[in-house]
Amino acid sequence: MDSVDPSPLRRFVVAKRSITSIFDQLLDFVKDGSTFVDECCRGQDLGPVAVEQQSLEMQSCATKLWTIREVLLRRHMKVAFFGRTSNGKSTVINAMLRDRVLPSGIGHTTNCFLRVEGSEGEEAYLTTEASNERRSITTVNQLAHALHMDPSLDSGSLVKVMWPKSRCALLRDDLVLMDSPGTDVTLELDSWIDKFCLDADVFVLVGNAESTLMNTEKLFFHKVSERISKPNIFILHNRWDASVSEPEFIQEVRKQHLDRGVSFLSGELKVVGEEEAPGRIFFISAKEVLTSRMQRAQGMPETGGALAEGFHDRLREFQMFERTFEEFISQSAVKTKFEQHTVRASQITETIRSVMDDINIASADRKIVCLEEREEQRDRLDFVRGQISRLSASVRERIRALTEEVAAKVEAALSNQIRSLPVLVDEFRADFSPTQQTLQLYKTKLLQHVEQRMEACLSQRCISILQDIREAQSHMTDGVRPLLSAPDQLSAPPALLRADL
Ligand SMILES: Nc1nc2c(ncn2[C@@H]2O[C@H](COP(=O)(O)OP(=O)(O)O)[C@@H](O)[C@H]2O)c(=O)[nH]1
Ligand SMILES: [Mg+2]
Repeated sequence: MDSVDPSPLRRFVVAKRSITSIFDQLLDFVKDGSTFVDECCRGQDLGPVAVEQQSLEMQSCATKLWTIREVLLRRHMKVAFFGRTSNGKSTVINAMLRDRVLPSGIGHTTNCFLRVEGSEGEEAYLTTEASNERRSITTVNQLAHALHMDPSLDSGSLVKVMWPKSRCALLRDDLVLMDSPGTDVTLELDSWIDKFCLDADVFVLVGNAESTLMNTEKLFFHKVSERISKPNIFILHNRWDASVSEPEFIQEVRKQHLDRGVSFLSGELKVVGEEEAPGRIFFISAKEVLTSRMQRAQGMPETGGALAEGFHDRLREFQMFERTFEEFISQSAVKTKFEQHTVRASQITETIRSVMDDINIASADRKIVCLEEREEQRDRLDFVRGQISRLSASVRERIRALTEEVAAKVEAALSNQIRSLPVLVDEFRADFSPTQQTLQLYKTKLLQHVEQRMEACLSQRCISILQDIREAQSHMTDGVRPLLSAPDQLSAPPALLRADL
């Protein structure tokens, strides 16, 4: 039975989800931060504490984070299959996908790279490098036909096969599988590596159990390991079902292949130690696995058909390969596909932190200046309050003195007038006859005379009082005026108050 444990590939999917959500949070933060820095640049009430350069820096951080986020969303795990034509690369991929997705067999050798990845809809289609036009491919034969009939497909060009995720669990887990033309058919190994291999997380060398690894196959992996440090390489000895025809040699042949594989991986390429190398080498029959899986999918017994002896062992070994492969690819992809971006993100947050730090320092400085200003204003307020209270005391005193003075002067003037009443009466001249009528007239005239004289006399005396009042008024306004002027003009108390202090 195939394993039902959750695939280790989920680790990559989960990691991708978490790192994307971290980037989303970072982006939210930078967006808020950017608005904040813009406000700091404007500095509405207390003046700016940030400069435009900082605001631009925040914007550029946001753009960078956004770009990385987009790149991350497109990240996937990639496994590339290499090996001679007809070793069974396409069949291995089909067995892993549990469906005949790629054409295989005689006459289905392709010169191009076939990259199988998951698509969202229900439709399977292909696109080529030359054209992004979607070509629907319902069956594998249609795909084979499309590949053969397209003259634009040069050797080494790329065809993307978009296969519905709904039809394959591996593709749902963000795995991309790359089938290659046989390593024996081309001399363009270097350009292949640059074009298709630099982002591969795992390489699978599909060998043929009936023959040893060829030099062209080895050469290719030598070149790969020159370009990529410690590539993850698996070796599959396919067509192991053919070995049952010679059961007497089976263990011997297996040991031979294993030893050569180990010495290639650990001795020649030095990509793994001698102890780990056997764990990267598997003896399988892709064709059997594919047939049995497709039969099971159709509800038929999986041993239906003519399956050779030892099928279950080979199936188990294939499952072991899949499990080990999934462990490796998810671990390696999480590291290589995300680590760089995590470092980059941490550099970006460092930039943001330094912008925020600078603003924090500038605000602290501004705060100190404001506090000092507030102290000064408070001092001034206290001073003005003190001056006002002194001034009002002095004004009150002045008014009191003035009132007394005025009362005394008025009293003096009045008693003076009263004393001079006999003189005023004496001054009065008018005809006098003792009739009732003329007496009344005489009295009226006398009163008028006295009033006129007294009024003239009093107003004469009051002129000096008015003088005093005017003086007192100007004393008050002179005292208040300096308190209303700008603070620097107030450093010294007004002369008048100084005299009063
Ligand atoms: N007996 C046997 N035949 C296989 C096995 N895997 C693939 N084949 C056959 O080998 C031929 C070439 O396979 P293919 O996948 O096209 O090889 P590729 O050229 O490396 O892609 C096809 O006819 C397959 O059916 C296997 O495990 N056992
Ligand atoms: Mg093929």
